[in-house]
Amino acid sequence: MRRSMRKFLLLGIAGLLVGALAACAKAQGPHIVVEDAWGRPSPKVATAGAFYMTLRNTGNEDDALIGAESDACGTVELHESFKTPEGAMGMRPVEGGKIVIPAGETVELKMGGLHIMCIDKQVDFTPGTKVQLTLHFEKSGDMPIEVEIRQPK
Ligand SMILES: [Cu+2]
Repeated sequence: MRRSMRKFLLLGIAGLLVGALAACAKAQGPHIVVEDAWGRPSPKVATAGAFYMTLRNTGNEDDALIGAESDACGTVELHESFKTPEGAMGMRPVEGGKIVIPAGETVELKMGGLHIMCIDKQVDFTPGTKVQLTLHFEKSGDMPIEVEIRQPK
């Protein structure tokens, strides 16, 4: 009786281990897909520009955009637009310094909302120009992308 109990217990533990391994194999982490990355045209004398895009996380783990860099910008910051109590529009660095992209969800960076700010712009943003931008993600690491300068749709 005691012997069979122990056997039962061992089988139970083995079962748990197999279950845990299967769960590990299934977890692939986050998977970020960047769509429609673009920036509004502006001359070089305009010192700042903004980049917009759709960030899709097709994985099963949350990730976050924590920064970006580009040779076309002196500094790149993650910003959000907001309305002051007086009704004026302003913008500020995102809270916590990151934009979270939950597993299975899509985050839109768009005019009047979240955006990537190109400060101390180094080049003309003429329509048709392609700007190289490297996105930094908390878990997915660095992702180089191309941003197309075009008129807003
Ligand atoms: Cu901004």
